[in-house]
Amino acid sequence: MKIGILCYPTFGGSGVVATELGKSLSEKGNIVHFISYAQPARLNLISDNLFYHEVSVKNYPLFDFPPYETSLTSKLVEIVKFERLDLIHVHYAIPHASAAILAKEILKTMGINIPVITTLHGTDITLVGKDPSCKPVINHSINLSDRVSAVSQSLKDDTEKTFDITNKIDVIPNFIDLKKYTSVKKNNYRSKFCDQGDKLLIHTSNFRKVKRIQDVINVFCKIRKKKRCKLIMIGDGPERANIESLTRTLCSLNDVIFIGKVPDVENVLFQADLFLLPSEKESFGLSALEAMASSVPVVSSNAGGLPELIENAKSGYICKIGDVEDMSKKSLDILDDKNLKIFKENALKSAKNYDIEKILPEYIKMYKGVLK
Ligand code: GMT
Repeated sequence: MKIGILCYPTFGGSGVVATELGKSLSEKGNIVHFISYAQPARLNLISDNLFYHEVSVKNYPLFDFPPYETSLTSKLVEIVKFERLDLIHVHYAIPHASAAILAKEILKTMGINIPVITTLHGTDITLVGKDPSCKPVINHSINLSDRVSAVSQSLKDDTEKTFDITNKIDVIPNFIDLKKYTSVKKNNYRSKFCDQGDKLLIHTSNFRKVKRIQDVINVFCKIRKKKRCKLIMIGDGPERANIESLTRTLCSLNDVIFIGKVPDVENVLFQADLFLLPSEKESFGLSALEAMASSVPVVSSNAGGLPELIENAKSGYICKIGDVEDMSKKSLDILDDKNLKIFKENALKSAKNYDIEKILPEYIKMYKGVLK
């Protein structure tokens, strides 16, 4: 198959899922064309089957806002026509789904029928998508897509509750390439921060408000009073400066280390004892799955799809959003030496259900369905 993938190129979950999916499809012999405004962060193009097309936006003094969606649509029309794509798969509805639907209409006038598959990832529905400034466009693009998938049952339910959906939505969860996590070359990164006997906690995110990162710091400070431990904060984003200043007022900066964006996060994750994800919204929680694939249990909030991923009291604990008291109690339970080993084993066991080898066939089935 010749597949066009539209996605964000950044470290955000939808971009990571789209890139890993495209890489994996190309390894299975499909030809994959990525279309975005920059080369996706996890994409290296050393393959005969992978291509990247950059969308460049024409600016003009009249425009306060460069017309990205128009440029993206035009690029799609060009690539579908000249690369003879079989289908377009868009990741994150805004603005990818509506651009693809318009490209489909334009191509129809040229006698080309291109199926569009839309994968909903989270905030394109639960936060930005439901805002009146986006809602009718998202609603229309979902209903006119040839197939739609959501990354969790919770996101599917949210979509059906919030919008007027006439299309069927399949649930296809996020995935990881388990081999990558289980074959990590051991390094002594942990010893740079931790003394003998310290436990190591990790949080990774794009530092946005929906992640409730202040809860990570508050939970850590509570645990720190009872147990020797360190916290590594991975990622970057709008809230980072506020969170660093909160950390300075609450605990010692020797105990909390902000290391910024890390492309090969598995090299750090495998060293950890616990992953914290107290999000306000989290349609699936790819970062928690990456931790579990590294044998790291998770204490999370009960937002969105997290209770579908984390088995309470087995691979971690699910607590009410904002309940930092409960989160710290549950963290201490996991970090107790008599419990930690079994939680780690269970985390890896659960992650195995989301290996790419199990999830990729679901996408391929969906592609074959639209090409019939
Ligand atoms: O909000 C983010 O963390 C990034 C966002 C994205 O679309 O780039 O992530 C969403 O998609 C991921 C991949 O499907 C999910 O694992 C995340 O849970 C989801 N984030 C939210 O719902 C907040």
